[in-house]
Amino acid sequence: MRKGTIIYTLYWDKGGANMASHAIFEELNIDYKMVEIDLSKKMQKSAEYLAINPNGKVPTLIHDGQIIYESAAILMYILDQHPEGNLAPQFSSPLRGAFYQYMSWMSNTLQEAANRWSHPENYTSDISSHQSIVDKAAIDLSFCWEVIDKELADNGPWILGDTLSGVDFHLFMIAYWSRRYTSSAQNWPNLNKHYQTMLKRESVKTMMSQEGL
Ligand SMILES: N[C@@H](CCC(=O)N[C@@H](CS)C(=O)NCC(=O)O)C(=O)O
Repeated sequence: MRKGTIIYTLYWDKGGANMASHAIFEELNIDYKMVEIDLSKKMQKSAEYLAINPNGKVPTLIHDGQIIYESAAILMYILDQHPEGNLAPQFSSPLRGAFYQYMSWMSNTLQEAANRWSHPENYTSDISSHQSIVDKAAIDLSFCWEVIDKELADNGPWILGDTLSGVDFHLFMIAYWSRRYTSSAQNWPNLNKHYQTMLKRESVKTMMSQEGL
């Protein structure tokens, strides 16, 4: 976790939306510090934390005096700081558009459906509607898994083709969460293969062990 001069600080919770960026730090072998925000103790709603992230959610990154929230933005920001890691296509690469596309899609569409499944209370104050929200989220998740499974079948083994990128880490994080969902990534053959391959990466193993997963 601490390899020398600390330049990044990541605010995190066990198994939170920090997982992808945390693994990326390990993958790139760069220095970082972790500050735990225990959601079970409501630390994300403390005045101190809200001062850096008014959303009261993890993750948040601090780098060079800049505060950045939103997991996809944090991931892309780190990769831009470290082009030598080759975990994002160069600006001139034709794959740059696909990189933005998948990072946005995973954040806005796949992660949104995952959030609906796991937190129906965020979508209605009517408890009797929770089950129907969860049921619809499962349908939407299955649609998303189908899309990405086909992409992996046609162009895999990674989301962007032959080369591993940050998108694969973001997908892994949501696939990990989905193990307990009624619609799990692991039920799609190509997605499951991707998930199992990611699980074997040293960076992912280190991240999971450090987060106690
Ligand atoms: N869109 C945000 C979502 C972050 C998010 O929902 N984080 C959860 C943990 S995975 C959280 O902090 N929840 C606490 C809360 O909502 O009070 C991102 O991707 O960073």
